[in-house]
Amino acid sequence: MPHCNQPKTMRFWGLFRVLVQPQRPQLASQCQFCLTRSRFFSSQPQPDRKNVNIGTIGHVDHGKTTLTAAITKYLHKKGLAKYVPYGEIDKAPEEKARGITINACHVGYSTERRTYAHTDCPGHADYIKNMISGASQMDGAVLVVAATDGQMPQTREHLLLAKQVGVSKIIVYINKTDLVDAEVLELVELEIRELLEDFGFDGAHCPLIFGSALEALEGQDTERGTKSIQKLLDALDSYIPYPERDCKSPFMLPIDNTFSVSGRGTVVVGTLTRGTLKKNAEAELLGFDLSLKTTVSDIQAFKQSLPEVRAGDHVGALVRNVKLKDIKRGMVLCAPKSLKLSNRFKASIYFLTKGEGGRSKPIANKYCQQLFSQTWTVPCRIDLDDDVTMLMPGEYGNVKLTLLWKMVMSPGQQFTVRENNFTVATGIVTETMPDVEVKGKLHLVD
Ligand SMILES: Nc1nc2c(ncn2[C@@H]2O[C@H](COP(=O)(O)OP(=O)(O)O)[C@@H](O)[C@H]2O)c(=O)[nH]1
Ligand SMILES: [Mg+2]
Repeated sequence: MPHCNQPKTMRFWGLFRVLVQPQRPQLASQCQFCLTRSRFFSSQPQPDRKNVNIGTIGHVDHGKTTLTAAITKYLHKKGLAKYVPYGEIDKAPEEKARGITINACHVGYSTERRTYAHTDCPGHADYIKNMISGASQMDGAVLVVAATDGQMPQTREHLLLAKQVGVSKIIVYINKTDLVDAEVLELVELEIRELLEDFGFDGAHCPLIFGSALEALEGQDTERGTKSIQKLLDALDSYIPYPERDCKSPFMLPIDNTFSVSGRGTVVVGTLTRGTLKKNAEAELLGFDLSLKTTVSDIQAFKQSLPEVRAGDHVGALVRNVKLKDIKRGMVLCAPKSLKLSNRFKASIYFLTKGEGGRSKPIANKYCQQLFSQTWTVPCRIDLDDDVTMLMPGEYGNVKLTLLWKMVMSPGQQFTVRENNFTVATGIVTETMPDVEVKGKLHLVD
């Protein structure tokens, strides 16, 4: 690069080296599941094989844990997993994620093509907490439905949450087919496909497998026994895509840090969460009610100046015509007109119990606290649903958030609420609403 030889630029690079450490996207081999995998895998998965994160979801007692155990037993015989018995899965140790206690069991197994980290939770509350807090993210899910019951309240709740957290692929396992007649199975299939469509999934085309997890666990080599497990594994391999970084959408860089380099200008630092950022790209800086236009005149990553960087890269971007005092951590550098500022959002929220470090008192309507998300903190007001007068610690619900300043928040974005430096709630944005005028301390004008 021509300017590399200049002394000022040397200082610029030096600063970059300190602030922009190369940070490659987290590899599967470094993730939390690896620990589990080393516990449960009989043989280490091949390093070049990609990992896919999945989980069983569905109503209590429909057979999620039995199915999880049956998969490991079946693959154990092929030398592709360590058998994890039912009892071991159900007494999953407590995990702390963002201060919340979650019981979740992660088992690891391989097919001929891939490795999977599979999450199964013992209780309904664990599912809710797991999904809302984003503790174990899923690239796809296996919805277990007992043919004896069909859809039940938790079936719907788990599907809604899966949709909200961005799980796009669902495979259905109709379980307990040993207990019902063939005509019932047809009805259950119709009902579940329709239910999936109602929740915005591809109900018409998603794989649906009939089986009996219990017979499979007993090792019965029948259509609904172990053969149904093989069908399920084939469906996982073919229907659930590898998690890929989104390099095609307009770029987005939440800002972690800002500084100025004398003679050059203002630099913003952060990890590109999506898209591809090119040198000389037009851009916008959004957040804290502000919207500033700029151009990215230089990009640094991996200790060098680059013509372009991609999603997952930790970068520093030199932004033209922007003063350091006008920008701060928490703003977003993005492609022009690709994102919108707002101060009002719909969200799903879970309030921690006192035992988890949360409140002991109920949460009333118009509850005001600090909201944390990505790299920022903004005072926020939480309005409960019209038909709800209060939420108790340990409960979850749908709410509206009103921020004191307009920020960028997208559906699927996670946040926490803190009170006196303790996390009292965790949530996920489900919809951006039109912004509202806020006067003084979060009193709405309308
Ligand atoms: N008859 C029959 N019972 C099953 C089948 N799968 C699971 N069960 C039983 O259903 C009960 C609940 O199963 P479990 O796996 O704990 O359900 P979970 O709450 O969804 O994890 C247990 O008693 C299982 O033995 C099946 O395919 N057929
Ligand atoms: Mg279970």
